[in-house]
Amino acid sequence: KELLDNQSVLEEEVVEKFQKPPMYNVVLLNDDYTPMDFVIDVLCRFFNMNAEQATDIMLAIHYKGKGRCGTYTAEVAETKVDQVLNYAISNEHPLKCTMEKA
Ligand code: TYC
Repeated sequence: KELLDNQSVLEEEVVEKFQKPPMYNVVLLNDDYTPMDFVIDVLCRFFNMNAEQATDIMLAIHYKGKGRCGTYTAEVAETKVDQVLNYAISNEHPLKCTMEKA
């Protein structure tokens, strides 16, 4: 009986692991040159925030050095990082964006 119980606990753990993919935070880094309005634009454009949420996050990054913009599966997080970096480069801003395991 106890052996069976142990086995079903293990099975639940395995099932849970496969149901929850690893998640990644997409993080924006502060710098001295990127305009505040551009960061707000990025947060609205790629992270589906409204102007008020975007302003709060931008200011948190400005004062703390970095901040989380969203949490996604690996593929989606990679796409967000690429989109932000390409958009920043296109507009000649040094804004940096990375992902880290959540
Ligand atoms: N520090 C920038 C400024 O004063 C604003 C800024 C905020 C830049 C967030 C990057 O991720 C950033 N213009």
